[in-house]
Amino acid sequence: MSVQLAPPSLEVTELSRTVESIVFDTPVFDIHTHLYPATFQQLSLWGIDELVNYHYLIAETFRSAPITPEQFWGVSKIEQADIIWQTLFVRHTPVSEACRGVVKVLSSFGLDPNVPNLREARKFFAARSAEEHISDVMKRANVSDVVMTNDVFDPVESQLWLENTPVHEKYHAVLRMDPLLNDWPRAHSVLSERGYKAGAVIDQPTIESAKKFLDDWVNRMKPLYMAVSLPPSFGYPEDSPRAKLLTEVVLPVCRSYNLPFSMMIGVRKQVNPALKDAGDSLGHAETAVVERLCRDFPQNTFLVSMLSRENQHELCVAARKFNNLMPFGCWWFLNDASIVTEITDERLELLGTSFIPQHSDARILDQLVYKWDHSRRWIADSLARAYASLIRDGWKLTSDQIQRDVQRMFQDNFRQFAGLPAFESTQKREAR
Ligand code: RAT
Ligand code: ZN
Repeated sequence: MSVQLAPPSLEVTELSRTVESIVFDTPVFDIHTHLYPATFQQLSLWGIDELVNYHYLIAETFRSAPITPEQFWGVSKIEQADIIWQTLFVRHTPVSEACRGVVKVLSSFGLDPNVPNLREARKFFAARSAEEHISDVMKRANVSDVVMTNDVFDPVESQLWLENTPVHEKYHAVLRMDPLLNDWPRAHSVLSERGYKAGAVIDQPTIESAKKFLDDWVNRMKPLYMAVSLPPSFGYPEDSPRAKLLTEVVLPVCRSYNLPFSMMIGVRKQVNPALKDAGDSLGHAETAVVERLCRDFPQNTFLVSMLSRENQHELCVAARKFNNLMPFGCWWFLNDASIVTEITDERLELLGTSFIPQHSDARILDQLVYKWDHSRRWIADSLARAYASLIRDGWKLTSDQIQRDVQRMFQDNFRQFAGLPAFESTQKREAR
């Protein structure tokens, strides 16, 4: 039933409550995570020790603990989790976004976060099975589908695909290929080792081999899109192995399977290698590169997330010019209340509802619970602000319109880009 919302003088709290409940009740298609189904065994991470060992928290620990990275990496994962817990949650107040996330997960499962150690939490997670935990977490987070990051260059992961490991029906593959575009010396030797003869010089036979490599992996994984993360120096057009491989291998393969290409731009890898996964940073990238690609390859579609706050406004403007460009998510260092709010306001103002507001980037299953709770709150606030202004200008807003907008942003913008049926029709199918 569609409810006409009250006139402006009364609307503010009612409006906020209505928006929040629709945003929380609408299942989200989580378009970029690092999660794996239980069948992927050691790659499928969940539970308290994984949660506390999140690389975002590891980086924060070194700011406050009297420990060197060498000492930290030298102890077991359980001891590492204890160090992080003592440092960030016992000796200091866990106000950072990543810390608050752990607090939210614990309290969501009825566990007290105000504790001196992880004993109770470990007992709680040890009593759960992976399959049962996956459906519980997806329900709590109201996530309908999870999109993975499947690195075709990772030997452990590719072996699992070669063995036809079954994949949970709600987990979708993404063909991720960072070395192909960022480290050709490594990529061409891996390709050759795997029987796809490729040389250091990117000549026609090498291009054909690289295309065949991607073709075979697309057929094996059935990905929803192909993806790469790129440094701030990413350029196009330019005379480089990356530009050649992008335009003569990757984009043609995307076109032949109608797959979007996701570019996550702005990461400066390993500025502090001693921190391992926690050692990456960011930089301002050139948004005009994205515009030139969208212009020169109109038959390709691009999902784009940029890491620097300074790129966000430019990316919105680029998307106004090219409808084959879909901005998505508030990635990594942007995933904080102050910045998500700013970006979401800006996107609503410049793009209406034609963008994908967020992805979780979850590495540990349980993170879905807090990442989507926090993101939904921020998105609901931005939306309520936008609607309040609209009502002030004379629009008669209904709850059906809010529902339609949220469904578009949480499901259909991605579904349409990825060539999937609209959300409504999948719901009808499931109800039958
Ligand atoms: O956010 C993260 O966890 C990063 O370490 C990266 O994995 C990033 O999201 C990526 O997909 O490259
Ligand atoms: Zn990621």
